[in-house]
Amino acid sequence: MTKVLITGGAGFIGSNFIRLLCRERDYAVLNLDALTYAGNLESLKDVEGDPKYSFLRADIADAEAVEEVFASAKPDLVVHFAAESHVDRSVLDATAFVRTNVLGTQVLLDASRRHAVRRFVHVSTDEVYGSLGAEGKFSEVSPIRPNSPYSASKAGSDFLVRAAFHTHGFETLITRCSNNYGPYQFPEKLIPLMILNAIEGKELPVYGDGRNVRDWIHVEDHNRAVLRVLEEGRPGEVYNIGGNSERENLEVVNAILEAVGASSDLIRFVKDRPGHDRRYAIDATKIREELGWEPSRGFEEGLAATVEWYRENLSWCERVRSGAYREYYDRQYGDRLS
Ligand code: NAD
Ligand code: TDX
Repeated sequence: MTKVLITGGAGFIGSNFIRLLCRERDYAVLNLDALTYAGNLESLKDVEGDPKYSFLRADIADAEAVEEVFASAKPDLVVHFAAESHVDRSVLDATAFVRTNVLGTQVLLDASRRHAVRRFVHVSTDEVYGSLGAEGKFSEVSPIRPNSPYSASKAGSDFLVRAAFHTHGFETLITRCSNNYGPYQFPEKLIPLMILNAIEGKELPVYGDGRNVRDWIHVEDHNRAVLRVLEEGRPGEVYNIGGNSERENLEVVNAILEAVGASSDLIRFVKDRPGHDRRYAIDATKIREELGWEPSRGFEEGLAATVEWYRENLSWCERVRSGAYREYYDRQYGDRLS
């Protein structure tokens, strides 16, 4: 049986990817995760009993620990999701971003080459391209111009993955996706944060004028694209992935308030995120034409389902919002909200 090692499988996108693999493929699935504040095995309760699935706790920046995992597990394929992923945290302190995203990626590349991994998919982000004005979209040949410590660290990892292909002939592929939403997203990101605050009658902190634009994609559409790239992508290539659903943040927040049935009086315009990128939009022509992938979920329908999921899983939210998260929330919003 082909063995696939998923890094960051206890996080938002990785846990949904593992669920997809267990449901639709016959791979042995190994989840390598350090279980940081963002990683939670409760997100994988439904696959825990699956004999194809196993979990191994390790920090990707710890070369010895990673070596041990690769030596014993001998994976055939690697899909690399593990990262520090929240822009606001990278503004407060970039150290963990450089360690995990840059160093951790190189450690994985080295171990993968040493242990003859056949294929390595690196899950990156549209944020490496920087910010757009009112017009245009990012294509795979757009210049790399990251603006936040988070996106700079992801761009660094993209370059290391590219170098492993060109220097060592190691079979790597890179995906760059737009903003994901859906079940099991940690409630520090815009959509789950706003859903929970609206449900709890708390203020909704909108940065700046609320007119920044993101291109939203349901996590399952993203993961189907990653799977397509893993199984059919061309080595050395980059594939953009997008949802064709550009929305201003305020539109998203208002749609959430409506779905929850809460008042727009809860909206608070707060101090802007430093260096806040204005607009992201993805041109996904390449993956559509080469690999036949397209997103299948419309944003309004996907958002309504996501609101429902959070309503029904408030106990999951309670448990992942640990003491450490509450400290971050106070640090991030303490002087911005009343
Ligand atoms: P997440 O923060 O929800 O999950 C990250 C996971 O990585 C967690 O389980 C965490 O425990 C694990 N991790 C962190 N540091 C680690 C380390 N040193 N060693 C091992 N595991 C570690 O992130 P996400 O939103 O699921 O994003 C997954 C990937 O997709 C990231 O690489 C991110 O850059 C990329 N991405 C995310 C989005 C988005 O909208 N969320 C969009 C495009 C790309
Ligand atoms: O409280 C908030 N108020 C607010 O107005 C938060 C948390 C966010 N925002 C705004 C900032 C952005 O314009 O909402 C937008 C989305 O913010 P995030 O959810 O933090 O996402 P973003 O910064 O766009 O980055 C996300 O998409 C690309 C992911 O976090 C990254 O991991 C991914 O690479």
